[in-house]
Amino acid sequence: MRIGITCYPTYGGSGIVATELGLELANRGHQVHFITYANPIRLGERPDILYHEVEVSNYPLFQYPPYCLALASRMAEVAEQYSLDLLHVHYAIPHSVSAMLARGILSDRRRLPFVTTLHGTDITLVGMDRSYYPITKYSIEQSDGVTAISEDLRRHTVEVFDVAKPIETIHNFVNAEVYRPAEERAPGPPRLIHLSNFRPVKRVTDCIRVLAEVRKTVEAELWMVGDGPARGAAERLAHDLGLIGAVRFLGKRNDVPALLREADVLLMPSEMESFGLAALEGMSSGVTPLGTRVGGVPELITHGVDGYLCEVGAVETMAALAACLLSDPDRCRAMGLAARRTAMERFSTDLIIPKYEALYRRMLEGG
Ligand code: GMT
Repeated sequence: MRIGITCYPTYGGSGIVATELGLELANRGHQVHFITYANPIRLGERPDILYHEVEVSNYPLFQYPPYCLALASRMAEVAEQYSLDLLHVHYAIPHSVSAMLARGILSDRRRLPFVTTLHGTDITLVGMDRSYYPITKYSIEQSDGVTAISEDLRRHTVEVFDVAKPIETIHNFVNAEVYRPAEERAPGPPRLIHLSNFRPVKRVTDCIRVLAEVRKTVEAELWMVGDGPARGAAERLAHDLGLIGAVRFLGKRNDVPALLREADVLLMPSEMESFGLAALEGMSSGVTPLGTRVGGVPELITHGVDGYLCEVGAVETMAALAACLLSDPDRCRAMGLAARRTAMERFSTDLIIPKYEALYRRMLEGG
């Protein structure tokens, strides 16, 4: 199939899922085109995948350059030039609106169905804002196929947007060969890791507080991977708690699989997480996840089996669990292996990618 993919090409989870999906589809022989405003960060050098940049003219009259329209024009242009079979957009706003317009532009010449994948904040936060609610609902209903990355997000979308359109849950996935445990963990102190875009919803300062508690019993260190608006507050708190030497703020990194291989326990204290891709990548790498009981996370982590779930803000509980794991390496390793099993048996690319392929086929047959 010839597939056009659009996403936010940044460090957000939706862009990462879209990029990894493109890579996996290309590995399976599909022709993949990314139509985005910048090269997706995890795409790397892949001559078999085409990247079409969306340029937005910034005429002085525009207070807000209309990216959504430039994207629609580019989608229609690429679809026509490369005879695309379908578009797959990640994150509803504004991508599904642009896809809907592109489908309309070409309607007298060719059929161009599109799939919208909902990732979380497009529904739980942005889509619920009054300024976007009607267009989000409309573009979901107008999509030829709609998927949600967890059952929780699917239910939430049906409830909040009252959409009759069937929404299929297709969980996020991980490539277990790329995200794999180290054969032997390099010598070093017990290590916690956090990985996110440091938005307020991630509660990154909780990670610093957890470390402060853990260090009362175990001399652990914490790697903070990523960057975003809450980094300053986290660095300040680390300084105020005298933890600067024990926390490393590593910033945005392209070597996430290698970093995960050097960690023992992953902290994900988020206020909301429709899935929790970082936890899945950690689990596949054999790192035990400590997450919160929110959104789609319980679909991924089974409490006490392949990780632990805490209430939002329960820093002391999370710290006690982390300290227990870090002071008992055998138990920590066993749980990390259980986490890897879950990742491989329930969320591997071999299981999940065929679900997208089947959906595409159904959409093409429905024409
Ligand atoms: O979490 C973010 O801030 C980024 C956001 C996105 O859309 O880029 O992530 C969402 O999509 C990820 C990939 O499907 C999910 O793993 C995250 O749980 C989800 N984030 C939230 O629901 C807050």
